[in-house]
Amino acid sequence: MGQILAVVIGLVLIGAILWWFFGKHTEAAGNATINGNTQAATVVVKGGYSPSTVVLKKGVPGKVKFDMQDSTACLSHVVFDKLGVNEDLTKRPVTTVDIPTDQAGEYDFACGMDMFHGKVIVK
Ligand SMILES: [Cu+2]
Repeated sequence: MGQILAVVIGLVLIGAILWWFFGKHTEAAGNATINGNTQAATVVVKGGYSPSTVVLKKGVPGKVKFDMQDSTACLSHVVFDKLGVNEDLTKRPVTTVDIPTDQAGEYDFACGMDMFHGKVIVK
C-alpha cells in the first residue's frame, strides 16, 4: 500500500515538474489582426512577453506592437537580432517594429540582456 502511494506521489511530482518546465510552451500564440492591407499583433511587456509567440501571415505587411507596461531595466529594450533591431521601449507607451513578411520564417526577439525571449512566426 505504501509503495503504491509512493509511486502515485512520484508521478504527481513528475507531472508537476513537467508542467512547470514545459507548460509555458503551450501558451497560445497571438495572432495578428489583419486590417485592410496591413496586419499588427500586440505583445504586452510586463514581467516578460505576453504572448511570447505571435504569428503573422506571409505576404501582408506586418508590425508587432510592444505595449510597455514594465518599469524594470531588464525589459527596457527589445532586440531582434536577425533584423538588426534594438528598440528602447521606454520612449513611448507602444513601440512598433516592422517585420518583413515576404517569406515564411521566424524572428526571435529578446530583452536587451537576452533573458526574456519571444518569437514572431511568419507563415
Ligand atoms: Cu533582461
